Amino acid sequence: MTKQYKTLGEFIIENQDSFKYSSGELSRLLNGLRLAAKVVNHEVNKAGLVDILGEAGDTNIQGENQQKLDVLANEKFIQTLKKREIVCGIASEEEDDFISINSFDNNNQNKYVVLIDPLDGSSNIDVNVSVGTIFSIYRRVTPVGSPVTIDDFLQPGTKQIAAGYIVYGTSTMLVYTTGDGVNGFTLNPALGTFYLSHPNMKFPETGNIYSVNEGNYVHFPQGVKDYIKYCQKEEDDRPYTSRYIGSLVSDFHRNMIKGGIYMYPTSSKAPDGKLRLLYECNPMAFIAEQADGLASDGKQRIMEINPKELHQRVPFFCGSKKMVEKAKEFMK
Ligand code: AHM
Ligand code: MG
Repeated sequence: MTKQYKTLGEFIIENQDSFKYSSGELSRLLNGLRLAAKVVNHEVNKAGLVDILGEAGDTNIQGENQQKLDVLANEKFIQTLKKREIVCGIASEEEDDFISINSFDNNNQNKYVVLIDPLDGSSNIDVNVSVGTIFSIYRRVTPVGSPVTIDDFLQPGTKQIAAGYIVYGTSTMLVYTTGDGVNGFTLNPALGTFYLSHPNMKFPETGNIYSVNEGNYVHFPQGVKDYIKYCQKEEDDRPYTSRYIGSLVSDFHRNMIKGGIYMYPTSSKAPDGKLRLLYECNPMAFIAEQADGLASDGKQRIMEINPKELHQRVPFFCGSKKMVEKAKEFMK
């Protein structure tokens, strides 16, 4: 007999009562993200077939060239979320400033803000390598009914009420948490349906994979260099295996399944690291902790950092608990 897998839609509805702010709104919001994910998945998958690859010509706030698919993914997620009358504000890695959403239909009663990296791993887009979407959801802190302010977005990661990612890989998966464990859903492209394929995902307590851009080695702080040498040393269960895709979502996803550590340290070239606290590190940290892993900037818990600006960068060490703890020892 074939096993019956639960769909993402069913799972969202079944679990909405266990969510402390339950009112069905978060469910509608997650359903919105699910829909946008399918649309973006469709675009990402046909990227090699149609002439939509390459630079769009715009430069984003970090001074990077935007690829056309980034722009497209950004538009799709924003459009979908705006329509749902649940979200009062969106901040995107691809936008200079946050977007305030007025919803006249319900008198601006929307409570949630979404922070999103619509298509992460942009350097992999035009070479047919996995990319991802990362999202993070908070309740606004300013009064409902008024326009959102920057304070609604600059909340520490501990205030997230949900976070997730979509990995457009050999198959497309949506993985998310609402603070009650992590669940992964695989898209059946023939039916356009996500099925619960990875219930209750957990990082193995330790692993043998380290993921870091070693090309930057000479620029890393001494503690990071020492930890990398430790990973490479022939002793106990080492040397570890080095695996680095250059797409945070894919590197994280593999490490969560197999056990490993992902690192994007500071370097003399990038004194604050590269990854963005709000769009990349906080959501991944929430998922990591919900899956028994850890996420640190080398000193403190990522989710306890008080953000000062929307596009803030932080160093990032994330993955299997024991491995992150070990890396931190070296960085002391
Ligand atoms: P992006 O938001 O411009 O795509 O950059 C984020 C990506 C991560 O997905 C990835 O882990 C990292 O940048 C790779 O950076 P590098 O090429 O410097 O190793
Ligand atoms: Mg990114």
